[in-house]
Amino acid sequence: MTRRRFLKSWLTTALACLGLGLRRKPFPERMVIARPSTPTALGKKLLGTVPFQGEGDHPLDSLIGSGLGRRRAVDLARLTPSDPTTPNEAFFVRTGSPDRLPSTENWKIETRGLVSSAVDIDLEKEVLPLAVPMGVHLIECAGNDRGGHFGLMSAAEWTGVPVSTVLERLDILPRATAVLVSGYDEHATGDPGSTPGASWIFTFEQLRAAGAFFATAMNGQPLAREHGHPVRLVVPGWYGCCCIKWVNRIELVDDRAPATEHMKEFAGRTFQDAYGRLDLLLPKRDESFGPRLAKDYRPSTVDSAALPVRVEKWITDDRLTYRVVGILWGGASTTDALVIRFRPDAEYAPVESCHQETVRTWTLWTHAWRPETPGRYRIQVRIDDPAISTRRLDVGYYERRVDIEEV
Ligand SMILES: Nc1nc2c(c(=O)[nH]1)N[C@H]1C(S)=C(S)[C@@H](COP(=O)(O)O)O[C@H]1N2
Ligand SMILES: [Mo]
Repeated sequence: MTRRRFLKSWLTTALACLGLGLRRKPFPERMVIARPSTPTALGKKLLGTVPFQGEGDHPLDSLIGSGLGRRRAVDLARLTPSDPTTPNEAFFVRTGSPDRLPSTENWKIETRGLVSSAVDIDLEKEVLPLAVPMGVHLIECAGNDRGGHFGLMSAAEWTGVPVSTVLERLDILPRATAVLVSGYDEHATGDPGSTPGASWIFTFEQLRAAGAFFATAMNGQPLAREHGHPVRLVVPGWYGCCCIKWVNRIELVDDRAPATEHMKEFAGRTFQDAYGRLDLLLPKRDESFGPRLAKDYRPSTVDSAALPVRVEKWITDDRLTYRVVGILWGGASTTDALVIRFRPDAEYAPVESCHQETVRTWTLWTHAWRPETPGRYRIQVRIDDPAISTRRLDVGYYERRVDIEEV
């Protein structure tokens, strides 16, 4: 290892510890009884699950806060392999529906900028009739963190219209290179942690490659208000901050378009500069950063990532066994090369059962574990394949800790 690389990895570890330490809150966490994820065999009994430590007591599965700050984090501990999607009433919420949102009847999407004529698209007449099934896609908030038990992540089966289909109907000037998509965002109550107004600029090629679409329904039902009714953008494989809700404006722009406030807010969490990785672990910065021009933003894609979602405690023929159940999601291609360890000085071992068939939604994996002694353990997972980018896993972002009382 060169001196520079050594320093860099040392710094990353130090900051990782700092980040975890800063977020730790002194709340005791209760033992929850989980549904067994496999049928209970004779002589084998699920005793419960071991709570994760150092994550605070953020309530799960309920809407908290108001206005722009309204949130709902999902309890991922309840996932079973038969849940490729999240029911609508449980889907995570990052921003509540704006209380100034006007009636969504006769909804129009304004088209402006580099078009030969500025037209208003009538959603009901011109978009809804073109809606088709778009498949299952997972959305993860770029700010999905330990404090919310990583519950700002959900998957749904979407219905919608490809963005390219809508763009084809416009008379776009040859100079245009990208599209700014923005949504209605007027809240009476702001959020100290966020700037109101959501808009993101995508090149035509980014939208095409991702298969971006305007969603009008999820899991077979019209979009709920808080998920962007009557129309939202979904950019498969990109962070949730790009999936603009209550879309009411499209603007055709060229290479000179500045990054939007929303893009600047999310620059660190979407790896837009050299500090991206480290910024994830530091308290929120005040100043916006990231490139000045939208064209210099990298695609805000979600790398392959994995997260333990529960640690089950079993008794099998008078012996205690633990079983880690986790999810694997994101990335450009599937992988089964997941490895796990329980102490930072231990060797990684292949995860016992992991088979990823799609990157569009999560895959559940499991790993039996017999800790030798009681104590605090740090569950770390990694993908053992240098060809796969894992920027968040690399900095220990999804690490979880448990206290084992009995072995
Ligand atoms: N108009 C608008 N769209 C928005 C946002 C917003 O604040 N306003 N938040 C974004 C963020 S940060 C995320 S993670 C997703 C969350 O979508 P959901 O609340 O339906 O889960 O919406 C995105 N779309
Ligand atoms: Mo987000």
